[in-house]
Amino acid sequence: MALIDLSKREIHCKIVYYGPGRCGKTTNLLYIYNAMSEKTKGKMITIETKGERTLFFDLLPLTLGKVGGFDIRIQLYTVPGQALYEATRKLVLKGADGLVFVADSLRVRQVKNRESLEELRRSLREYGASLGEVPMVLQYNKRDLVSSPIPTIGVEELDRDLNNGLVFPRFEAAATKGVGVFETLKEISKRTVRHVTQKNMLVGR
Ligand SMILES: Nc1nc2c(ncn2[C@@H]2O[C@H](COP(=O)(O)OP(=O)(O)O)[C@@H](O)[C@H]2O)c(=O)[nH]1
Ligand SMILES: [Mg+2]
Repeated sequence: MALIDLSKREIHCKIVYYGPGRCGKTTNLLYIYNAMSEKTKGKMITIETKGERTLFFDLLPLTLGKVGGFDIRIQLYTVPGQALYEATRKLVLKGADGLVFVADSLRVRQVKNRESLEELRRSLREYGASLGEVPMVLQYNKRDLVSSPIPTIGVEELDRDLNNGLVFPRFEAAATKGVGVFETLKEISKRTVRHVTQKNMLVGR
């Protein structure tokens, strides 16, 4: 749930990067963190563990300028990947104002992508929300591997698997190289801020 501070004229939004383990969520945040100026970004918090970077969540606070006289502050979160941590993922998801579903283009991860999206749908439902109600964009990551010998999934197939009817905007990305990272962030930020300000009737206040 977005926090609106009328006295300071600030809007705080929470955007969660969701997706199967090792699809590149933390890599997205690290790229954003490294590219942003000191003025724009807060401290990135990441708790690492052996084998998996994200133990609980990664958190990156950003200040994204003004909309309708309000300062926009955004907190980017990622969820941990291992099957074991479903409860943690659900906690991190709570109150999300916007979602980025990061899919892994590796063919071996096809079932994991579908399962993760199903889990997201289920968790949102348990919070009384649904996919489509919360602004969401998809990111098809690791597109750099398409030209490698490792089997990957084509964009059309990813669309059929995860985004039938192209309900959500989707971006091809290679997060390690930064390709598509800011396009994804820009689109989800725009949609989230629009959603939050319209919901709270803040535009023009
Ligand atoms: N080739 C390739 N590897 C990637 C890409 N994005 C992430 N990775 C690698 O995938 C692994 C898991 O990434 P990470 O960001 O920790 O995944 P997370 O579990 O979703 O947070 C790391 O070794 C990354 O370097 C990408 O676009 N292309
Ligand atoms: Mg991670």
